[in-house]
Amino acid sequence: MSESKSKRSATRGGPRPRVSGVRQTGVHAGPRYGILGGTFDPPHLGHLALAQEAYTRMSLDRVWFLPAREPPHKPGRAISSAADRLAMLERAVASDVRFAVSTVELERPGPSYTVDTLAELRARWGAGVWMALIIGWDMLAYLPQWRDAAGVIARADQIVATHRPGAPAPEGEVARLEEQLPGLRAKLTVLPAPQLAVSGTEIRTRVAQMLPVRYLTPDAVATYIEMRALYSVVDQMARGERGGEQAGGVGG
Ligand code: DND
Repeated sequence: MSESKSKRSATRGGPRPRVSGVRQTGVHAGPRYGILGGTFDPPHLGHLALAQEAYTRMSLDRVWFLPAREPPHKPGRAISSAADRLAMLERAVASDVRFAVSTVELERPGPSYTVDTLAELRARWGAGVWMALIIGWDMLAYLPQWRDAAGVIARADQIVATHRPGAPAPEGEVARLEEQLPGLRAKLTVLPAPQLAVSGTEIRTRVAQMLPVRYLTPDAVATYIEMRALYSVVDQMARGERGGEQAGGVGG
């Protein structure tokens, strides 16, 4: 795999509580990996806090951040280049040995369907690796619309979802999703993660308004945004976001 960061041993700072009874047995004798896919335009503290919570509560060995080449749910939406999003993500996780970036989706042409990514990772990592797909509640609610959602559920060893500000977990939603996607509930862990009301949309809007984004995203990312003039009025015009505003899709 072309990982943009070399493998290092993860920190093991004391006992890590689990939220589920999932155990490493049988074929999954290898490492426990979390997979956090996203547009990451830009990566921010909400992503990092989610990854950290999953790492700790699910007793993971590493959380892999996977920037999408073409997020399937944001058709026609102007997003920053893959190179910029990758550079920001590398800066965001650089100082944390628990996290790493995988370019598996950037290497594949076309929309970055998660079902294809899970198949690819399984082929590269082998049967021994335990894979937990980490997603915010907005993405879980949208799961029935994903490409081959049943295949996503079948290929992930666990789906770890957390509610987030603006995307709460309504009563009965899991039951509703289970009706549409039989087998989801058995794979699902609902994670009580810190609620950080930060989103890519908010950061992009603040930069365009010349408001600071420090403390919403790691300093190294804020510096990169400034250096590349990302999300500035000029950049937004180049991305075709002003006047017509963004095209459709879901997610921040
Ligand atoms: P986003 O564009 O929402 O990522 O994409 C999430 C993932 O879903 C990507 O890997 C997509 O390829 C995949 N997807 C979506 C739709 C269809 C299909 C696949 C398909 O295969 O058909 P963002 O960069 O916006 O966010 C990354 C993750 O972090 C998301 O799960 C989001 O919910 C979560 N997140 C937060 N969680 C907690 N607190 C916050 C968060 N902000 C974002 N403040």
